[in-house]
Amino acid sequence: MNRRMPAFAALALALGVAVAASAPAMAQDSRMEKRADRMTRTFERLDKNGDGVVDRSELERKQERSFQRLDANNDGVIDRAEIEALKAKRAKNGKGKGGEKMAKRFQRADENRDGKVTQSEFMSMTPRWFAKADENRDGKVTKAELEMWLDRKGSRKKRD
Ligand SMILES: [Ca+2]
Ligand SMILES: [Ca+2]
Ligand SMILES: [Ca+2]
Repeated sequence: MNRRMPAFAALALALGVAVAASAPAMAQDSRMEKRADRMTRTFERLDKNGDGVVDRSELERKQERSFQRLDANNDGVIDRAEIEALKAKRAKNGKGKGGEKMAKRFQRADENRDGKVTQSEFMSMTPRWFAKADENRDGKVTKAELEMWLDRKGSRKKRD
């Protein structure tokens, strides 16, 4: 895993973010840095076989685990109470916004609007980063695709 770190350190530098220090005045850059960092770690965790590519099956394994974790009472659906619990947990961890976004995504995934998200509804919620980063739409995200996507996001933020 360490073998892959230099590339990502270089990526962080390319994004113009400070790797170690994050001054409060640079809130924007610091947010980007954290995001890029988080994405990198997520990517490495997902890439189980370490081939530098996250494919659908690797992503689905993670989604299955997430589903099982979220379905606290194990009845095969994520219901409102479980989504509220997720929101509360995120808010407690200072990720209130993330929780809100997740709740909205659940609402969209809940196609028949019964307030419950089944496993198949959940599995069809392709994470946005995955859909966006997969430039050539082959259902796989390579490390290069991830880096390009983070780079695009970074430069867009800078132009604002
Ligand atoms: Ca892989
Ligand atoms: Ca449940
Ligand atoms: Ca791809």
